[in-house]
Amino acid sequence: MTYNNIVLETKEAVAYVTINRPKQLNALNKETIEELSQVFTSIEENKELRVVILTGSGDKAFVAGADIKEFAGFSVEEGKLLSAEGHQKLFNLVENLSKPVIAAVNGFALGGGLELAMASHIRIASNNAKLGLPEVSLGVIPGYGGTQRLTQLVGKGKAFEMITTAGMISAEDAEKWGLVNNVVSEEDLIATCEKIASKIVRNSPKAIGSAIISINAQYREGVDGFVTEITEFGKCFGTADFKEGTSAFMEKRKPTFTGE
Ligand code: DAK
Repeated sequence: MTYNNIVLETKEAVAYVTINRPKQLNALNKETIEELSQVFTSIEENKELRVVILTGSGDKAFVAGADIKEFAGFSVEEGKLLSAEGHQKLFNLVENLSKPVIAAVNGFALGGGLELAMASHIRIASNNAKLGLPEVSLGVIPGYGGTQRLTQLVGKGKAFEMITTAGMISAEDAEKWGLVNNVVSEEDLIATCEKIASKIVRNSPKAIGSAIISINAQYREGVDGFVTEITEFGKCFGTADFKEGTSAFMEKRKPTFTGE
């Protein structure tokens, strides 16, 4: 399948998703959100793929936000509808994907761009990255989960500061604040993500899927994460991956997981 705004490449079990609108600093218009939704759905369905590296095209931006030229004309109803649709179609899809998504933040990650990075499971930034939620400077608030996920990652105080000042922070501060896991040079960014990906693909896809459900349960209203963990833990015992993992250990060999 070909996309107008996305490049999808695969190398063994790793899917590389690149948002490809470099002239607009990879800003998310409706079509890009739609295509990202399709691409992540296809990755979820593809058993061969076990981890995703998500990045932006060019050397300037991961994603410089939602496309301002497009949303400038929205009405109250359109704004609400598109926000709800975006949550469900893309941001929640990424957060709940059964395969880890590593955001390689290679420059500006602003507004909807930072929201997309925050919906990802792991964030690695290059040292030229600048991160922020500038929505209030445009008269809106973060509408793709930013008020919630930023607060989860950096705490209430820093979230208030970032959102109300609409300012950008450096990659170094983002690491200090817990917004990104690690900062590396621009040249090392993808290699660092690949190193993490190579560790992930050695492990049981089934168990990783259960771990994602359990970790996310901590942040779901009305859900007891400990109960979710117990359920998911129990399910692991019925998987072929569990049999393979434990057998391989006892037979002193490396496991070959099928994700069954
Ligand atoms: N949208 C559209 N075009 C953008 C863009 C954006 N977010 N960001 C950059 N561009 C375009 C610029 O207009 C420029 O295009 P041309 O003028 O060349 O045609 C090109 O990319 C290069 O940008 P600059 O010339 O500005 O590059 P600089 O290096 O000088 O500056 C910058 C880089 C990142 C500081 C600057 O481009 C900038 O401030 N960009 C805007 C950042 C921003 O405010 N992003 C939006 C955040 S608010 C919604 C849900 C969520 C949201 C909205 C609606 N609904 C459900 C309805 C989320 C909103 C946001 O993300």
